Amino acid sequence: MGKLDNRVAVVTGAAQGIGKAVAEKLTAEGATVVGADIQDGTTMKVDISKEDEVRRMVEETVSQHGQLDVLVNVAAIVPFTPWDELDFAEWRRIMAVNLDGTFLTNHYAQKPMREAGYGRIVNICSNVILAGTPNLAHYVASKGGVFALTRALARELGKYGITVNAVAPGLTETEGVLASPHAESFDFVQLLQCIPRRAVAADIAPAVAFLASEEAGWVTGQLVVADGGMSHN
Ligand code: 4PL
Repeated sequence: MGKLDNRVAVVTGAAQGIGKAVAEKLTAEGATVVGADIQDGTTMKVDISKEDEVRRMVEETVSQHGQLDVLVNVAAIVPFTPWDELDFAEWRRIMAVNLDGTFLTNHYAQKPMREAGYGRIVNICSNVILAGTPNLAHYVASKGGVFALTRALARELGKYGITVNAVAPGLTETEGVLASPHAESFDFVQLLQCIPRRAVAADIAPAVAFLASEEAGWVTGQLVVADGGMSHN
């Protein structure tokens, strides 16, 4: 018996990293998981910054599985750009995926949830919104927007049985991070954590699974920080 038995979940960014770990965890808890990503290897190929693709992702999930109980929005771009090198085109690209993509997935997923009178939305944020981590100003701003949107939606959707929460990981050892300059920050970040080791994607998934479960129904509009105690907000 899993805490997500008979639930249908859409997980974006499911091809690798935290999204993949979340898809595996929700599956282990009994959910039917529709994985979405711009990369191959998931159930659906979706660019979350494109409205027609997100609409189709939700419509196909409901037509194939009859319901959509859980949305976990993981897909995002994690850039590394010093402020002096950041131009408007890159700012827009990060906003288009990280913030517009969160708008689109939340906007379309809440429709079947509202009709069913039940839903769990979990948006992946980041502890950079608490720390103001350098070389990430556009990413920090986009994730700040993700959390603020989470709060606002929680306020509007509570009356329909839908909770909306955010999980804020810290620096996590994923394929994307290891292939980026962020890989050089692990030693420094470990000094700031209460638990002195590298986070892996499987460290983040249990917090998501809890918020995605029925028993988390009294928790909404919250930021759950899963960062080994780096931030004390
Ligand atoms: C602490 O979310 O949380 C670097 C890159 N360092 O994306 C993140 C920390 C990064 C983070 C993040």
